[in-house]
Amino acid sequence: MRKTITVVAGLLIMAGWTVAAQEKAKPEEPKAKSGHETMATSGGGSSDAAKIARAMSAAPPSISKNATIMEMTADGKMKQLRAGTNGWLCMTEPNGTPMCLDKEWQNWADGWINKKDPEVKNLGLAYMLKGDKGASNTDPYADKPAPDNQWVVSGPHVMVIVPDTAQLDVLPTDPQNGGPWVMWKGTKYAHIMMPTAQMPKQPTAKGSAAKPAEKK
Ligand SMILES: [Cu+2]
Repeated sequence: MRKTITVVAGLLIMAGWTVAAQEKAKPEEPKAKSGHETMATSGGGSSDAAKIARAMSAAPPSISKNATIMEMTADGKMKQLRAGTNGWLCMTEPNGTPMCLDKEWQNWADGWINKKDPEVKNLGLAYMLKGDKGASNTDPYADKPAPDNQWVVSGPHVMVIVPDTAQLDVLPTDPQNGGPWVMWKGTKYAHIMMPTAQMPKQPTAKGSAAKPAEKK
């Protein structure tokens, strides 16, 4: 339910970007012009353009303009909206959260989504310049705050993975420490979260953790 509401809100916000997105997203033009069936079924022929613009917003334009664009549908499947040329993938989660991933991160995401070992062979970099709507700092598969899962809403950030997650052990895990921290430490999906702006104020709803329960 919460997801549905965020998606709808996200669509309303994105509607405002549609015109600019249509003009910029040149590869989408032929589709947009002939896409009357899209118009009829998904509330506007511009919907792909809006999704593309949303996905692209996660990284600097110098990266996202030539990235492959995908959306993750509600059933967790990946749907390509536009082919790219620079090896980067910009995508949106079902709740609209955008991210841009390099090749290593794409391997990582494949592992995470399919709950198998991520095949990370080199250092990997990713952008989430729109932040996220919230995630557990300890449980890779939590979808809502719980008293013990260190729920954290992140502002704009970049993310780093390395082949050997033990290398991340030297870094803190506290999202509020003012600098980089490790999310999902101790799991095979551990990665560095590196804020590029002030962390947002954390929601104070029951179960959300403004401060991690962990001892200093
Ligand atoms: Cu992130």
